[in-house]
Amino acid sequence: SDYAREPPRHPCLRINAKEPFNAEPPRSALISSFVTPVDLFFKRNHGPIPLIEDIERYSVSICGLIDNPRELFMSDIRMLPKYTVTATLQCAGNRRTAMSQVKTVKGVGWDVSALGNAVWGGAKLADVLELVGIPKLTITTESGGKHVEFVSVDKCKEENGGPYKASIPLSQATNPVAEVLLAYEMNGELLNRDHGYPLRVVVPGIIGARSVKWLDSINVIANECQGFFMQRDYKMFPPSVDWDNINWSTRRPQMDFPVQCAICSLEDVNAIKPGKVKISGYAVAGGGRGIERVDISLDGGKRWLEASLYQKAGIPYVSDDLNSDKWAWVLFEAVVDISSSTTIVAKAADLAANVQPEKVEEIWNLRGILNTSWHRVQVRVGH
Ligand code: MTE
Ligand code: MO
Repeated sequence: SDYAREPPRHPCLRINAKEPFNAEPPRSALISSFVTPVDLFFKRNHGPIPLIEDIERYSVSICGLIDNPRELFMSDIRMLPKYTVTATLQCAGNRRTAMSQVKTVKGVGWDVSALGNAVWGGAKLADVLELVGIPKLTITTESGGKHVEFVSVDKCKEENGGPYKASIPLSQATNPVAEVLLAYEMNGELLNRDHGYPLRVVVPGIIGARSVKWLDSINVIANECQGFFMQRDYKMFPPSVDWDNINWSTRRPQMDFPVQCAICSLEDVNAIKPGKVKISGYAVAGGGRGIERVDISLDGGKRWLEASLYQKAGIPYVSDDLNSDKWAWVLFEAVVDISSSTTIVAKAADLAANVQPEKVEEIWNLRGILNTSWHRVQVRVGH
């Protein structure tokens, strides 16, 4: 079968779909380190994992609305300055299972671990594009190119057996500060097959769907990519839209990620002893905005206390460009006294003071994306 050559995976991953392979780590494992180990990093696929064996012959073609189309081999890409960017990749479907409990949604179910934080190593897309004659900070090429499309080598049924693809604006792609990477390393190791070997795109700050794995070509195009995952998926609809009245063309492809957080030290089923309890989890803001605050409630959201934040263990998190990783999540922690069964709630605010919506009902959408509602965990206290 097409799935006969899948790579080996860590036994502790929770499999949400087998073929294509979609899996996430247990909550508790997710927050045991700031940088997520590769084997515990969630895997989100729409087809079989490609097997690219002849690395000498592997190349990325850069074409479209440019004067000098080119084939770039791995050696050309490795010749460019290497950057490492610590960035959290989060699937738009993270926390979908909880959204479907309100009303059924379409899509793979995910708990709170469809994200991970990695140190990506590779060339800046802005440098790659400069190599083919597109200057930094370009909004439009002379021949009218405004978007940069990434096409994979994988085969997805949503694309009728064609490759996965996505695009981002040319202005973002050519902006060195946006730090869009063509990554060949993850956490200091060669990128593995599950995560896009030999080369993937990493677009910090936006939904994971635009970070195309197993890159085959880059096209400079006039209008955004017309692929399935841009036009008929990963769009945010209001709760009033369902499958009988959907009009895909009324919405733009989702890019930016809204502020998100989740408690990872506890699950709904946990029974705990009365006394001191450590509540910990992650918070992450879209667009590199950084986290301002994580609020915790021990009574379902009536009264709140502030959690402490950190990226490097033991060092309080200060959100500024010099001392923090702006594209990365922030871990939070609060030690509290709990004496009886209750609902613990967490919500985050980003630097722009964006907050998470209270109820999942308010943001329910038929595809079950962007569930960023307050995260609740019910604990039973036994004496
Ligand atoms: N790229 C290709 N070629 N095929 C895919 O199915 N899935 C996307 C994106 N890039 C996908 C892809 C989605 S929806 C997400 S969330 C991320 O990859 C997941 O990346 P990961 O598997 O490395 O965690
Ligand atoms: Mo995703």
